[in-house]
Amino acid sequence: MVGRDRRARRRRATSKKDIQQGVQTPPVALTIAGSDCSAGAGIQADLKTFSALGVYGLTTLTCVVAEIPGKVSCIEPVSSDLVREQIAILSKNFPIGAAKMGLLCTAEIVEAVARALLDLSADSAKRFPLVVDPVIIATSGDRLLEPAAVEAYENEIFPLAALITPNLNEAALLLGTKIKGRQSMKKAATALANKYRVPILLKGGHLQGVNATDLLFHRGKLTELSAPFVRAVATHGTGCTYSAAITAGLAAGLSLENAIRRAKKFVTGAIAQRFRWTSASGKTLEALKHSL
Ligand code: PXL
Repeated sequence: MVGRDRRARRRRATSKKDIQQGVQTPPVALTIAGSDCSAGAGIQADLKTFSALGVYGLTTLTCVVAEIPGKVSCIEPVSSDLVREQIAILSKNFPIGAAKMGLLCTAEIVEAVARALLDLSADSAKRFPLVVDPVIIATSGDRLLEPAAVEAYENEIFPLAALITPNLNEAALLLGTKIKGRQSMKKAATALANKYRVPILLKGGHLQGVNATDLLFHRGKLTELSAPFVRAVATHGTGCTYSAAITAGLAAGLSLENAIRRAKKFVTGAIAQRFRWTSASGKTLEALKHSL
């Protein structure tokens, strides 16, 4: 595993010729996502994560969201032609090592992204692993994705993915079931992997306990990934940060499992060192959540 990681990292990040010429270039990752003006989630979180992990980040903007932690006030999509053109021009001109997808906003954009990625996959030199974070509902409970887009995701995006990273709410919506405890989480991760035939990382952060435990279903095997649960903290943007960190690892040539393990540590550290946001009335996000 480790040997293969190293070889792939060398191949993607820096060629022999680069080293001889004294030119070292970082790996490149692309995020296809929405803008969160409060910068805890979305494309802003992705770029910060890529930079923190030594990866050059490219962006394809899908929509602009006016929001603060805990409240979305307005959301507007970018035209699907412009979304498609961003992906096309970037992929022609940058050596993309991996990409992630966050909020796609409308069914039309989901379809445009799928078409752009399918065009690329016809050229083997332009194929890269794709991490799909199926952003449907914000942690605040606000709906971010048009209902009609869910089917387009299932039919057109999931088949292209190297990994899908639903949280418990998204997994429940995709399966049409409730997920309450550890056992039902295991069942859900297996059911999603069987349904979509793609590795699944089911994030259990919303099931509060001593540990925040996620389940990875990959190559017919379920693996538990645990980190200490950071208590009494309401978060915004952890899902985006997690999938961006996995993507950064893949762009740098790590195996899927190693990229996920490193990303889990990165997110736990990011939560511990979070910016302590307070509302205009001086309330923390935790206090606002309790008053809902
Ligand atoms: O955390 C999900 C998310 C993703 N992308 C954008 C968002 C949010 C949540 O608010 O605004 C752009």
